[in-house]
Amino acid sequence: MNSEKILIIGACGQIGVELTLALRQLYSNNQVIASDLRPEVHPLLEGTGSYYTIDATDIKAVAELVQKEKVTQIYLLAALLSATGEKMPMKAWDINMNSLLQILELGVEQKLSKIYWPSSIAVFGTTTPKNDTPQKTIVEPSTVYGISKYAGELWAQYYHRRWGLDVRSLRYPGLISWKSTPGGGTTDYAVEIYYEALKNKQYTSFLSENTYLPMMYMDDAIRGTIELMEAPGEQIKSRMAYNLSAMSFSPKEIAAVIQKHIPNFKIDYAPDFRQAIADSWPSSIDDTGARMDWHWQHRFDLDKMTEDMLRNLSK
Ligand code: VAH
Repeated sequence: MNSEKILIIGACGQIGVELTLALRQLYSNNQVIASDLRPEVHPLLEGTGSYYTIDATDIKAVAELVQKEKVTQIYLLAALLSATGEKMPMKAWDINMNSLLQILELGVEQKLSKIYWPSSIAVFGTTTPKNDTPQKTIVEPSTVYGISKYAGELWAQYYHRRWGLDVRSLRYPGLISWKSTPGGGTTDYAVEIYYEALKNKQYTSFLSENTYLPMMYMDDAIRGTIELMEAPGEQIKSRMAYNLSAMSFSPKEIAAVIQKHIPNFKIDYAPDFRQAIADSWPSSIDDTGARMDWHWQHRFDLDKMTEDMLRNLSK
C-alpha cells in the first residue's frame, strides 16, 4: 500500500475528479498524482495533492513524469466520448487508442504494477442481445468511441497474456454525478436533467421518452473501480473489461422520480443525433462475472440516486 504511486491521466474529467479524490482517501495525498490536458486544476482537486498539465498522447512527457515521480500505477481516463467522437472520428481514435497503446508499452518498459483503463457498454452494437447483455456476446460497436473501447480491451488482454501486464477495465454504463459534469456523452441527459429541474423546472431531453439505457451513480462506479483494482490478481478472471451494472431507466422514468421531489417539473423530448447512438446500445447489462469474481454489488437505485443528486446540487 505505502510504496504505490498512482498517476491519474484525465483527472479533471467526470470520472477523474471523483477517482482522484477517492484514491487520495484510500492512499495518501502525495501517493496520488493528478494530471490533465487542462492547466487549470478542477476546484475539487485544488490543494489535495500534486497536479501536472500533460497530454495523454505525449508519451515522452508521460514517461518522464513516470520516472520523475516513480509512478507504479496509471489510471488512464482521457478519452473523447460517444457523441463527440462521432463529430471528430480520427481525433477520437487518436486520443482514445494511441494514449492507451503508448501507456501499455510504457507499463511493460517501466514494470508498472497495475494499469486501469475504462471501457463502456458502448462496445455493444445493434447486433448484441439488447436485454441482460452477457459478458461474452456479439460485439459490433457502431460508434468510433465504441470501436476504440473494444479495440482497447483486446490490446489490454494482449499485453496481459504476452507480458503479464496487470491491466484492468470496466464497461461502465452511463454515469451520473454532481461533483463534476460529463462532456460529450450520449447519456449526459441523465445529468443535465437534474441541473435543469432545479434551475428551470423544465428539461428538453435529446433522447426519446422510452430510451432505456444502463446507468449507474458515480459513487457506485468509483467504489467498483477501486474494488476491482484492489482485488487480488487471481480473482480477475476476465482481462477484457468487466460488464458492470446497477440500473436501467428511461428519460420518462427519471423525470417521474424527479417530480416526486419537484412536482411542477416538466419534461419534453427533442431527439437528436444521439438517439441513434443510444438505440445501438443495450437496455440492460448482465454483470454476473463482476459479482462472482470480485464481489461487485451496486448500492444506488434511481430513487436513492435522485435524492442524493438533488440534495447535493441544491447546496
Ligand atoms: C457516453 N457516458 O455517453 C459515455 C458512456 C455508456 C455511455 O460510455 O458516451
